Amino acid sequence: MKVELVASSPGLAGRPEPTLPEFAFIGRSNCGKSSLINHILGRVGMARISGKPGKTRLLHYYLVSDKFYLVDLPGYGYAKVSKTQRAAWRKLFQAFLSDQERPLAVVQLLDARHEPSVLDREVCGWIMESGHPQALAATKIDKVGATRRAASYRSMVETLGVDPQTPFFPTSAVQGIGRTEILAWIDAMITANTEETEETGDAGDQGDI
Ligand SMILES: Nc1nc2c(ncn2[C@@H]2O[C@H](COP(=O)(O)OP(=O)(O)OP(=O)(O)O)[C@@H](O)[C@H]2O)c(=O)[nH]1
Ligand SMILES: [Mg+2]
Repeated sequence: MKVELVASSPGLAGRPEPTLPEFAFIGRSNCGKSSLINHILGRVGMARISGKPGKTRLLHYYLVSDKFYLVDLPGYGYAKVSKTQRAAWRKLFQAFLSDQERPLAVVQLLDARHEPSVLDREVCGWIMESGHPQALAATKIDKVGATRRAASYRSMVETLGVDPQTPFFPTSAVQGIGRTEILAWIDAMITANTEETEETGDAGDQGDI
């Protein structure tokens, strides 16, 4: 898999041209976004990981096989940021999600050990409102006993109030779980989008993947 970090931008202006499908990874600070991206890319240390929350402060665009982007977004809900910074992130997320010019799909990540927070629910609401295709990923499932996992996944879906058919990926960057399934979903989304574009002949309509 060919992978290039093509943009690291503090805001929306520095993003690449909206020509290729984008798969954005969004979630609470420290929930494991960068680790999961590394796992999917098969690259240790490509996305920066930290034991301390708040590591990813930019929008990082990884171009994969010249075909699509994985986008690593700054985590939300980190307590030790100023009110101003928090407001700026909120604005950035909302603008990022409401952009209909880009072929965007969004994966919301949730730490499998915790119930979704108020902020998780709010962000999930923004994603649903945006109309972009949505998926959920439970992270760090290695930290949850095998017998408790199914209940934890069900509770996430119920608490967030998403359609029960929403694609759901149990993942562990530590144990190497979830990569194949997420890549298969990405592939299916790209194929479906290409077929739709060919059918309508409308290359300009890229609002959805
Ligand atoms: N046990 C376990 N730990 C994980 C897993 N994924 C990530 N971690 C740990 O969780 C911490 C945060 O991981 P990151 O990937 O940096 O999380 P992030 O969501 O990108 O964090 P921010 O960039 O701060 O928003 C690190 O200490 C990781 O080693 C996992 O699957 N299992
Ligand atoms: Mg990160």
